[in-house]
Amino acid sequence: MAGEPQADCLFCKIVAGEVPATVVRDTETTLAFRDINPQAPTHVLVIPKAHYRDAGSLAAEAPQLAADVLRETALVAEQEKIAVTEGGPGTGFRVVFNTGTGAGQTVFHTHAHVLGGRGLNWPPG
Ligand code: DGP
Repeated sequence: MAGEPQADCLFCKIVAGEVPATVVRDTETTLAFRDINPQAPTHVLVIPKAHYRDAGSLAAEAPQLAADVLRETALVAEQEKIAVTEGGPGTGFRVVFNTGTGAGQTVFHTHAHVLGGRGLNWPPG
């Protein structure tokens, strides 16, 4: 059921402390931890502690929690000192929700990638 922990979910296991992670922020409703395979000098994942399979279902079924996740992405960027909004390449940050296998989603527990610390091309690959 949406929102309930899933026994076979890697990120539910991280929330439960059953799988280790390098946590950078921890709130009542969200967790932010470093990606195990970083694609940029800063690469942090922000997740809701409750289980929703992707950003769309989170937004539809728990909009306040979706807002919590979005707010945390900005706070992670500030904490990581990548929240520079006026500057050249290598400043600023990107928030990505891969949604669906075709778009590169591999873990089906909503997560926002927060990426920064290097130039980020557009369009993304
Ligand atoms: P996505 O491909 O958008 O579903 O992103 C999943 C991300 O999760 C991917 O960038 C790698 C990361 N990841 C996978 N397994 C682990 C893990 O055990 N620990 C951490 N910290 N990150 C993981």
